[in-house]
Amino acid sequence: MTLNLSAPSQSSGAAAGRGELPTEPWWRAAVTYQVYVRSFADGNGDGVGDLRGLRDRLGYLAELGVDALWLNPCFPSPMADAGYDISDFRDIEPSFGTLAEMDGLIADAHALGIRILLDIVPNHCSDLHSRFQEALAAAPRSPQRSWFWFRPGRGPNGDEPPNNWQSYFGGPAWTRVTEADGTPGQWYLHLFAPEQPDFNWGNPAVREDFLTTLRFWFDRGVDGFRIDSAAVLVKDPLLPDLDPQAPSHDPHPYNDRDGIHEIYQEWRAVADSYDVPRALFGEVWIADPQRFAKYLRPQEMHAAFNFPFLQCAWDPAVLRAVIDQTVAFHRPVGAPATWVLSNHDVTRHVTRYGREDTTFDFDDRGHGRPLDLELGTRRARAAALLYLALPGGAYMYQGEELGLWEVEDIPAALREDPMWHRTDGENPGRDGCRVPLPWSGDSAPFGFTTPACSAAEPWLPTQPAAWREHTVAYQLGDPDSMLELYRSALALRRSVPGFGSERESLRWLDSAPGVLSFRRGDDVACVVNLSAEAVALPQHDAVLLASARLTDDGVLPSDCAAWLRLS
Ligand code: TEU
Repeated sequence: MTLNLSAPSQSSGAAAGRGELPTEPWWRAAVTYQVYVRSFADGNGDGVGDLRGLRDRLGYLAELGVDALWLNPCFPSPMADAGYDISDFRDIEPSFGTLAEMDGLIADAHALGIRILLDIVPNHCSDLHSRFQEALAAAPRSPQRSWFWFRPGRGPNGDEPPNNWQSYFGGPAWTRVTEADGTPGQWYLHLFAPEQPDFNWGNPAVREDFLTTLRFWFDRGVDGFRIDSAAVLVKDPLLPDLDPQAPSHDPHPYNDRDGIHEIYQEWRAVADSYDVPRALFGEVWIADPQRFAKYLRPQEMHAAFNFPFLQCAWDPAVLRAVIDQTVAFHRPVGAPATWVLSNHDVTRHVTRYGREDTTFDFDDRGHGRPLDLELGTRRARAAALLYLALPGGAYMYQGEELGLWEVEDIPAALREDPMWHRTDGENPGRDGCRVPLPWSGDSAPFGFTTPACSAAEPWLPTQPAAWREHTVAYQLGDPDSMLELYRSALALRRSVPGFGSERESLRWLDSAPGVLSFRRGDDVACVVNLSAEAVALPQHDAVLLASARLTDDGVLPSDCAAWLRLS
């Protein structure tokens, strides 16, 4: 086994040459590419994406120009929730590879100046995790059960859940166990699927165990973690009912409780204890921006995903308000803003932007509503130039650089998402944004599986035939392709400090109604036309990049964006 302990340095080293300012830590303005491992590339011919497939394609990612990779969970898992049900936090899922392969991946990525972020899931584990199995075998009120939330049921026979909390995936957040003597017994809490029991973070042993896990991966050279469901770890130990009539709960019995912050302060201390400090990126779904910013105070996480930006409509006033609010709420805590359009949980934005309602909502994914893919693609191209021009970090979900859309016609028998199963199909769930990537060739599986002679079908064999014109091979070298747009944008971000440095401020420029126009630094600007009319570009020296061919010099068509060098 080869261990690579030499991570890229904080702000230069192997990653220099990617346009970093020597004094600006990498995580302040990194472009992080999200690898949904099972759908990225299958390197061993079994139909499931894996670390070998990813390792083989690192060259593609380096040439794309990304700074870091965030890998969705790749730890041993029964896959009840696509790897978010972890049975061992300190090993690699066998269908994805081995620890040695992870070490090799880290070494290869570092050699290319790319950082590796793993995805840690502190709220819960798999029901097959040894700690949960021990808890099941132990008696009520035993130390083993105190790793989780076991409680007696309500009602005369204890056959009603301990409280009225609902699972995020539908149905009650409690499941009853059968005790060792065969009698119906206690209930355990799971905010997600029953296969994902929630840890009891009030138990110091749980805290200590996660610190050990963090060190385990940091010691292997991992550069940081994306923290899953980061705001829901701490529960009110009285486990009170949620009042369905109350508009909000203050304090809420499990979301964003004050006690959560000391957990991340401990994690930050571990991350900072390394010569090359490691970084923490939170999945924090909190509507209140002031409470959100608390997670980003100097002794807590380094950054968190900007979901209000992801969810908001393709509307100039709404976008501008979200951008302003984002910048305003990050400034006092000194954290970099972040920008994101898609991930493995949400409807791909080519699809969202091609519908009348361009927002995203977990409860109404707009599935099946009229869709104009050509319009969605045009807007997605403009949105790429918008979010990559904003100050701070950017997260790119695999396939968005290929212009992939949501696959909505997946047969029920092939759907895997617990969100679909637990709502009896009422919620289409997230499989449609998780379809294996198309790499090359004229027909499915489009080079997803290597060797190509392998007979194995991809785990989700639903790539649309039209992806023939969306493969990497098809788009490379075509200046009008989505892939080349992303490659050009990322190259400019590296070579033009105005776009690539988080330090360069954003200043709005006067513009026509429906147009977002802002300056970054002294000499560059981004203009996005969300109006129905073509508009004149502001005075400029050169168009550095445009999301569509500009036919008439100095005129920007509707739903297009341009990056300009100013005089
Ligand atoms: O998702 C959490 C999520 O999507 C939020 O809506 C969450 O329901 C709530 O706001 C609490 O934070 C993450 C992963 O991204 C997703 O794929 C997993 O299924 C889920 O956690 C469970 O691990």
